[in-house]
Amino acid sequence: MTIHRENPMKLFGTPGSPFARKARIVLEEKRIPHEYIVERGSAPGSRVPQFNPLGKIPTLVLDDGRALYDSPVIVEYLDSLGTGPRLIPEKFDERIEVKRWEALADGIAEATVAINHDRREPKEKQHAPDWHERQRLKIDRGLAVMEKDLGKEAFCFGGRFTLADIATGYALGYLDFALPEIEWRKSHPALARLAERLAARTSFSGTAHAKNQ
Ligand SMILES: N[C@@H](CCC(=O)N[C@@H](CS)C(=O)NCC(=O)O)C(=O)O
Repeated sequence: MTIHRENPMKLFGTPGSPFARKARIVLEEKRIPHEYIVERGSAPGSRVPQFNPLGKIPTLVLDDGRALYDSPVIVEYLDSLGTGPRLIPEKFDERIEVKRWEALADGIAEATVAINHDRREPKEKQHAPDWHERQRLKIDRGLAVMEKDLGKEAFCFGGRFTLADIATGYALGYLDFALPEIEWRKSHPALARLAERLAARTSFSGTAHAKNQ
């Protein structure tokens, strides 16, 4: 696939979006030239709905004007470009397992986003405590499965760095950013070690959520 540098692909995202961060980490890991445009779909005059009828970020606009969404589709596309080892294995069974890790991480991030957004609503519009409890259970059960599946391994799957590690890392990073009161490190030492190693990669440090966003 040819990358036209004079008209690089554009990624629409926001600094606070965990799903956009996943795509940004993959862009950095694969060293793909791109333009990162901070624009949310709901902003007045936003271009995002022209490209993605769902109005969501991340949205990737290719050099020929085609648009891709959502983040699992974007990262799978990006993995076919750029340099470096494949992040999604080609062998079917391995591919499915890496995508399961991604789905689990995405689900944890979705529950974290849901709680975070609900808390910003006026009290009378917020969901009931049992709704919050259900979201929290998704996070707790998801982290427990990740901890067990990672075990003593250095990487989530296959003994090497893959999208499974990126997905786990971005979901944990967003949890720290949005719900810092969840102290997951003590009860999940394997995930804590993984998160520390991932944070040292420039793809992670260069895209980290900042507190003032
Ligand atoms: N499953 C989607 C989720 C994307 C998503 O929910 N993005 C949020 C920002 S974090 C968004 O654009 N929300 C606006 C909306 O839902 O209208 C993905 O992985 O890309």
